[in-house]
Amino acid sequence: MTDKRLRVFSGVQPTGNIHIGNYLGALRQFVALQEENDCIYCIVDLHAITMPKDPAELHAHILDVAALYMAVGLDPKKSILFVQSEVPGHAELSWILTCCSYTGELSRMTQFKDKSRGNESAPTGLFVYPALMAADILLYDADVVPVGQDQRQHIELTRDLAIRVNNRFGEDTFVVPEGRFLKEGARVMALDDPAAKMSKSAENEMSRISLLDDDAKIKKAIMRATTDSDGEIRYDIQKKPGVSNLLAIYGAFAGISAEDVAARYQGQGYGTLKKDLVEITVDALRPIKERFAEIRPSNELARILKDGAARADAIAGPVLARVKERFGLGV
Ligand code: ATP
Ligand code: LTN
Repeated sequence: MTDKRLRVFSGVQPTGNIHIGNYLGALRQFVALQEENDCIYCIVDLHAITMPKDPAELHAHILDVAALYMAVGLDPKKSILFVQSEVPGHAELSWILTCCSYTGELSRMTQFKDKSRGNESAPTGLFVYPALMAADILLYDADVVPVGQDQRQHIELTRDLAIRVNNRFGEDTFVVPEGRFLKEGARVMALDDPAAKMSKSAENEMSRISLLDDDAKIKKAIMRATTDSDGEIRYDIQKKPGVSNLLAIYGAFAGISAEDVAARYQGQGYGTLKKDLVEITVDALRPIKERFAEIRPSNELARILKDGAARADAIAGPVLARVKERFGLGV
């Protein structure tokens, strides 16, 4: 990174089953970035209600994500950790940006298309979701947004909206942010179907490894992972998506490239690769689970989130005031 401290913003939905895709694609970057930058990490509860949620479950998942943020290594003294709905500016700026967006561009978002597929009518919140995400980012003048590959299109839309507003109201209205994607881990695929991304909501539990899964479940999911029948260990996403996914997960945990993992296992069977991957994954998740068990029951959690919201609000306030003034809103 450059010498200058950058403003970093990202968010995770409190929807349960936070998995190794979320960790390897996003959370791991959050931790690495916090040492040298000004980082703001949000639990995006307003995004979570775009699909109906049980209130008690939603509330528990908010605290789960907060505890997981800290369990993976985020330090509330270094990064701002908070819940989206605690800072009203998100909803306010979201409306302003909704008014700057077009139904055509929102209909092209693949996440919307995927989540609304097969239904004649979709929830409106799901449709305008990317405007809320753009508001999250632009509200803090963020320079960098660490996310997984699936969010690339939403980041592009955020940039388009920022540039559109800047062209109309002045270049210094919004900072135009950049996405930050890792090479290994940015797109972890489902273990039972390497054509689909690993997802919190997939019905088959064995399709993912959640950060809080016990060792037996981790072993079962990896040993059952879909591969192919030619038996050759090679990194080739097109021709060997299942094996390549395992190599990428291994590489992401071990801090080496998937190609290097393939070279290390050349000539060996899938069984050996899978067994070693179980060990690496179990070892990587053990300390996270231990810290989660300590942090989650603590009363400190709510205090940390309230404090984070106050600090976030202090940054958001002047940005929102600037934007409203440019638009001619208010008294
Ligand atoms: P899911 O699709 O699993 O329900 P999500 O993408 O809808 O999850 P979030 O919890 O908000 O929702 O995602 C948090 C972060 O994890 C985002 O930066 C997202 O890009 C990243 N992410 C999600 N799935 C994967 C994956 N399979 N591989 C890599 N990164 C991922
Ligand atoms: N849309 C993202 C979650 C999200 C986000 C954000 C990520 C909401 N707001 C702002 C980065 C920055 C998702 O579905 N994974």
